[in-house]
Amino acid sequence: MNYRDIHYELWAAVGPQDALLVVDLQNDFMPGGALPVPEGDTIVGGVNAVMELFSAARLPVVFTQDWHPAGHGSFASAHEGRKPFDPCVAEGLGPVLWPDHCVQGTWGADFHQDLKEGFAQAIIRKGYHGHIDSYSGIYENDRKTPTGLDGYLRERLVRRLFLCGLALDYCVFFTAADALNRGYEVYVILDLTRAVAAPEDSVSHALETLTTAGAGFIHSRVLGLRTP
Ligand code: VGL
Ligand code: ZN
Repeated sequence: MNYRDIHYELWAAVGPQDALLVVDLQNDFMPGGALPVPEGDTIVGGVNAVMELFSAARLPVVFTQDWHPAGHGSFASAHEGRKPFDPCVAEGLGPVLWPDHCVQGTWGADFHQDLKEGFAQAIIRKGYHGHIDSYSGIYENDRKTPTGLDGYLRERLVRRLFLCGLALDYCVFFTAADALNRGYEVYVILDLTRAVAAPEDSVSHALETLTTAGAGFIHSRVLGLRTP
């Protein structure tokens, strides 16, 4: 499956019980960062605009932030003789090892300077346990340790989630899949995501799995406000 096979929703009007989730818009995922996602920086302006829409409707806007300790198990550098993007199938890691990225307290872990952080009502950090990764903002890669995001959204009475950010084939994908499993209605704002695209089939796998699982896809320009 490819981007051109995606069926897009014609429009969506946001209102009560909707929330916006902005995934990992951090320097290390931008061109020039440690784990650059091609064109990752080009979505920041669009994300700001959508955050403005949700904020105007007084709806929750939540960020996730990849937040690894130095020497994290997902880093190739933590494994003797391994290089970034080498396959790795260890429990809670993989499918590949990464360059060192988003180390707690470093510039690379900071949000992109143009991202309007003030819109974030909550920031959920993930990936802070040394030997387990967390692509999803909801469950870590052991598939059972919760980050707390589900509880936060539930308490704020959210039923429908709109996702944007980086990377489409990792953190956006796993977060969307977990959200569907937890019973949310999920829309990926596809023009406001970009992919790592490694390994080669990661994007098609993500798009296919999300489509089958019932996610919707939408373009940011057709998002509007529900009027009473
Ligand atoms: C991510 C790889 C490693 C992401 C985070 O935000 O998609 N990808 N850590
Ligand atoms: Zn990471």
